[in-house]
Amino acid sequence: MGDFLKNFSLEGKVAWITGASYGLGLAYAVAFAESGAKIVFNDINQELVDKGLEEYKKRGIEVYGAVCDVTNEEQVQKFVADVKDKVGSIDILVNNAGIIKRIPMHEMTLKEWNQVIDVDLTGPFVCSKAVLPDMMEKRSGKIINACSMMSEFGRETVSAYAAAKGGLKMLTRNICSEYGQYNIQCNAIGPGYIATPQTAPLRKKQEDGSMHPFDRFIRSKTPAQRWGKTEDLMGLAVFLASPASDFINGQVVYIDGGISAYIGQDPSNLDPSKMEFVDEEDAQ
Ligand code: NAP
Ligand code: GCO
Repeated sequence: MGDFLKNFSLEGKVAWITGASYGLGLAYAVAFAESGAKIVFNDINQELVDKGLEEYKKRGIEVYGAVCDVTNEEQVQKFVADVKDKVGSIDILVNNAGIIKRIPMHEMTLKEWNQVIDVDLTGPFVCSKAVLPDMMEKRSGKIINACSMMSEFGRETVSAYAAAKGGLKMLTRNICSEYGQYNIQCNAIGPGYIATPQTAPLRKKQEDGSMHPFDRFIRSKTPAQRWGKTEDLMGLAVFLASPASDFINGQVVYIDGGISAYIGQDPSNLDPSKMEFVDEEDAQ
């Protein structure tokens, strides 16, 4: 294969994926490792960090992992300093850590609202602010944010999450605007509905064994008529982390099986016997 593919290599880069013990973060980290990067990750508690270390060990991937709450600036600054000392300064940051609370807005407490905003929007601010000085000095860096369908669309019960993910789209554009001059690119991945623990409640079979109404609904809105798999997002993540995307900045790239382009069809038209169902074990 020609030299062109070297543009997609992450050889020699230090990549920090936040909240990467499982789910999409683990998938991004595996893809980055297989593309040559050194992986560092954090999670919210030691149990999750240990779970992540086990997952990476199973895959033969050497990683640095530590507890760090992305909403705690002191912990984040210490994490970045420890990584610089033990692994090297961070070249690629994926602001992946996130939570969702599915509660009707009129029933949501201010505390619950703030918890979601804190992790999903303030966390990316805190972590990006921590890695920018070294990226500015090196005049090189990649910041990739975890946007969402909810960066563009609303739906019942996810007001705080949608507000955070909409804000994260604009934070992506603002980091691009302010730091593009340092050869730092900030883009976002906008996944559709992907099979991970976070979305498992939306696929849970009904007591009579029938599909969850939301499962049928989202398939009627997805031309692919299936849920995304974490593997579906790995190629885009490597692309946005690599030199191949150096002239892309401030963009949200939607990877959603076509949801954002399709008005949808009557869910009753769908034939479950022709559908691909998720093995929830695989979606961990
Ligand atoms: P997930 O399963 O909920 O994993 C998120 C990870 O972040 C978990 O390990 C979580 O730990 C960790 N985390 C939560 N709060 C944290 C904090 N304060 N500090 C550090 N780590 C923290 O999510 P996912 O489905 O893999 O999605 C990953 C990202 O993509 C999220 O930002 C999500 O909003 C976004 N996204 C997901 C989908 C989807 O369909 N799955 C689609 C679009 C966007 P805990 O286990 O303790 O929560
Ligand atoms: C929900 C889902 C979504 C997905 C994702 C879609 O309750 O609607 O959790 O928000 O997590 O963000 O892109």
